[in-house]
Amino acid sequence: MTATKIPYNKAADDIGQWNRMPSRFRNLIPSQHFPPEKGRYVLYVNYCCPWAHRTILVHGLKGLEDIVQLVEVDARDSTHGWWFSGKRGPDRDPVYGVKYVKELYLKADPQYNGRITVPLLWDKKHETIVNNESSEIIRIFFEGFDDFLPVDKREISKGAAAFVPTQLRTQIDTLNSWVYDNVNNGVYKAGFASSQAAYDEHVTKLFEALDRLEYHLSEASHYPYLFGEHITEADIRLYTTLIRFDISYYTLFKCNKKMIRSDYPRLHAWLRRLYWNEGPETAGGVFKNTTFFDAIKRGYSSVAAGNGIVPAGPVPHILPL
Ligand SMILES: N[C@@H](CCC(=O)N[C@@H](CS)C(=O)NCC(=O)O)C(=O)O
Repeated sequence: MTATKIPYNKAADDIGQWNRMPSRFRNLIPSQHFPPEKGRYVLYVNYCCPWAHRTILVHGLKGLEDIVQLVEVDARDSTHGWWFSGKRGPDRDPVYGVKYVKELYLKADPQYNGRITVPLLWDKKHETIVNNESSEIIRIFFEGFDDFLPVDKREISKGAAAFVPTQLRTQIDTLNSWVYDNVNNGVYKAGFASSQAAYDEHVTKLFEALDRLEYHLSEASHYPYLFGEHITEADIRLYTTLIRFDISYYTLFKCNKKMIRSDYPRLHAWLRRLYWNEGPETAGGVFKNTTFFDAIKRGYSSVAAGNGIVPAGPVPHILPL
C-alpha cells in the first residue's frame, strides 16, 4: 500500500500525546488504493478527545454525514484501550460487531503493537485503516469528497472562504505548527510532565503562546476569526484545545496561570463566537453541537487524576456572547 506524499509540513503533528509515537497509518484520499466513495469509509471518534474533535468538526462543517459514517466510541480502559460501552454511542462496532477498537487495528495489521488511538478513518472495502492522524484526516475531509458535495461546498469554488485558502496557506501552516507544539500538545506536555522542571518549562511556553494568540487577534485583519472574515483550519485546530481549557486543562492539567474567560478577552470572544455561531458558516452550529462539556470533564478526570472524580466548576462551562 503506497502512502501518498503529504502536501505540507507535517513534522510537528507526528508527535502523539502520551508516548510520542508517530501515527502509523498515513494514507490519503484520494489515492490509488483509497478513492473517494460514498458510504465506504467510517470515522471512529471520541467526544472528549481534542484530536478527534477536529475531525468531527470538519466532518460536520463539510456536510459529510451521508458520505462518511461517524461512529462514537466512548470508553477507554488501561489494558485494552478504547471500547464501545453503549453509554454514549453503540455498545458494539456497527461495522464488525467488535467490542474494542484494538480489534480494528489488529484487523488492519495483525502485527500492530502501537497505540490504539482515535480518531481513526477506516475503509470498509479493503478492511483497513486509511489514516489515524487527525491533521491529515481533516485535510482529507476538506477536499477529498468534494465531488459528492454541492458546488458551493467544494473548496475549489470557495475562494477566500476555503478552509485553507491558497493565499493564506503558509501563514496557516506556520500558526498551526507553533500552536500545535505549545498549545494543542502544550497542555499535555504540562499535564503529563514528570518533573517540576519539565512542567515549569511547558507551562511557561503554553502561556507565552496564549499571550501571542491574544496579540494576534488584536490585528484588524485577524477579526472575527484568526485569519479574518472566514473560519479556517487554524480556528478549527485551536478551538478544540481552548474549549477544553477552563473546564479541564486549567484544573486537571495544572495549566492554571490564567483562564481564558477571565484573562484573555480576545481569545474568549473568539471562542464564544465560534461556539455560539449557528449560521451557515458553522453548518448551523457545529461547534456547539459537537462540544459535550460533561463528556469532556468526565474523560479528563479519569485520564489526568485517574480517579474519575469530575470537578464541579467552572460553571457555566461557556459564557454567553
Ligand atoms: N496524533 C494523533 C493523536 C491522537 C490521540 O492521541 N488520541 C488519544 C485520545 S485524545 C488516544 O486515542 N489515546 C489513546 C492512547 O494513547 O492509548 C492524532 O492527532 O490523531
